[in-house]
Amino acid sequence: MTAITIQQHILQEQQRFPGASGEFSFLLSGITLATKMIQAKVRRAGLTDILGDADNENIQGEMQQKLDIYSNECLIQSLSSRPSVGILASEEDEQPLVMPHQSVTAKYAVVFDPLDGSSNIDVNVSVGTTFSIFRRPEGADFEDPTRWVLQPGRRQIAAGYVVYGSSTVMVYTCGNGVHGFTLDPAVGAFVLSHENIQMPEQGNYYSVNEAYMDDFPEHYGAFIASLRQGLNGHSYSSRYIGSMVADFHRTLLRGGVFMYPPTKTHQYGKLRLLYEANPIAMIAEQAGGLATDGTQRILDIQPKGIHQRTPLLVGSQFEINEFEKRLNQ
Ligand code: AHM
Ligand code: MG
Repeated sequence: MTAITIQQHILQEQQRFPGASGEFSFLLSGITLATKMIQAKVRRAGLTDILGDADNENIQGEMQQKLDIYSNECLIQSLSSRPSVGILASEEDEQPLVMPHQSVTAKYAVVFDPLDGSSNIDVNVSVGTTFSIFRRPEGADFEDPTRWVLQPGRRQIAAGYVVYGSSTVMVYTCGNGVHGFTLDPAVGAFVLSHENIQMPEQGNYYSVNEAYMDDFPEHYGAFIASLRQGLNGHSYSSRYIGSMVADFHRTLLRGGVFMYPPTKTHQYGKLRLLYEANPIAMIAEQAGGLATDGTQRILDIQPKGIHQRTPLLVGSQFEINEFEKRLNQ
């Protein structure tokens, strides 16, 4: 049996870029290393003193879990030793982090949510890490680090996530299809398990927090009602884990739609554009699906703030097109 590891795959991908120096694959190896460290901690969470609140709030006013902080440190430490990385931005840090080397040759900014869905961790439910990589914009310096990351999602040069589920799976794209790798715990390597993933054109699941149904705008209610009745000969079941990465991973493989709509009290929903919606949207599109905020393509939104929120509907072409039909009625 020939196993292709993620490092081999990234090196192959890199051949597509003329003059590629290996920096980009070294950068991605920083992410795989950090996520292996995170998964090791997640797997032993009930056995060590790492569960629960850290008695600290993050920038969004949410209680940080100890594992949020640990995961953030893993990513920061492993990425700050990559000279090609100039700026990091994390859900857990109010401001972008300028890498101490301040290298004039640093080419990339990496944006991430180190541990998404972390309120699920104490009850042994899947969580994930999301990341997104931008090229340094022309003329951007270290005096204005936000400029490096306030770019529309269509400029991402790579994006991905790791889901810490019944196994640990990494899914990534460099703009040339979507590939999934399962961590072989015996060897400690991510091995290619899902090559060139294509999202089904229509699925049988919808995924939304229906407890907020009365607070969604009317056309969302009409859309969900039509899914319950069945569309195009498909009947639907609902699935909602409350961990975006896990809910999206199912949607990627099985099709259907995952949504976090606006509500009466949160007109932009809950999810963050830069490090949650953008990487998921790039992967969805690369796999043949669609992602919208309800009125426009996620990847076309020009961000104004690092922690800006956005409504998100992502999934198969059929379901997103059906949503858009109801929007225009
Ligand atoms: P987090 O970044 O604080 O973990 O919150 C994001 C998570 C997503 O993973 C998930 O889709 C959503 O929160 C669930 O929120 P809700 O409980 O309102 O349905
Ligand atoms: Mg999050």
